[in-house]
Amino acid sequence: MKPNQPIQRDSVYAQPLNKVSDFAFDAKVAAVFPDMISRSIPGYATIVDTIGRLANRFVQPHTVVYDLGCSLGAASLSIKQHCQAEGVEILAVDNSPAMVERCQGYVEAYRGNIPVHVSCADIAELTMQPCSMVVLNFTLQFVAPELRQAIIDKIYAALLPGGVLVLSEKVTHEDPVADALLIDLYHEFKRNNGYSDLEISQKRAALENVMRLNTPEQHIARLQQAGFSSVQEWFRCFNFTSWIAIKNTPEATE
Ligand code: GEK
Repeated sequence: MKPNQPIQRDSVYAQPLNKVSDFAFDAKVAAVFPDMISRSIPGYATIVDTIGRLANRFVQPHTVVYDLGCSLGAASLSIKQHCQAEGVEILAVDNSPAMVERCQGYVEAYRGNIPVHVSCADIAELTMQPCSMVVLNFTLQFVAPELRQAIIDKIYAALLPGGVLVLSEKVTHEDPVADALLIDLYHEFKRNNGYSDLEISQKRAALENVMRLNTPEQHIARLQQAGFSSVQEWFRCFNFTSWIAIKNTPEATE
């Protein structure tokens, strides 16, 4: 991977396909990923930048930070750029070998005081160390719904008091009128970013079995069930949202 090569344009779904297979984070997707994600998630650059700024507020010296479902390491690199705490290490995890290989190249290209260790693993099976920040930036939506509570519980247990989880997700809504409006606005956003109607509909079909969305209420209930007492939505654009969930210090809960 040569991070200083021009970013390739995403044309994965540009041609008509006889059969649209399930979406996979394979080599073809990894090669165009920076272009794909920035044209597909409203506010992606703001979210990634803010994750770094949140790290600077919440990461505790001499602790570990997890970037779960790191893809090419955008959140890890933002944390590396912004966080000034001493003795911090970032553990970036993804279960796609193609992503992990490219992520390693990106991480090596950026200097800085915070080491980033990239590994290929399923976050559902990961044993977590005590940590002060965990990032799930558009990852949980790709995990089987029945495994999601256990992952959030595991993150809560691993977080130190005062630690933080940033959870970003595409969401769905019970209210069909609101849901249809937000989806429509989102498709307009994609068209404005140069995706054709064919690309939008083929990608949608590819994601149907792979990305299973929850409502905001389901996400919040899951975070509260795990024990997070402070849950705040800090970003919202159409059907894309991000929460910050804080594990309170014992004094704060007294
Ligand atoms: C970013 N966070 O740029 N275990 C580990 N990784 C997984 C799993 C799993 N069970 N399931 C999916 N992934 C990134 C963007 S992309 C979001 C995250 C998107 C990985 C998957 O391989 C992919 O790299 C990532 O989660 C989701 O800030 O493409 O919409």
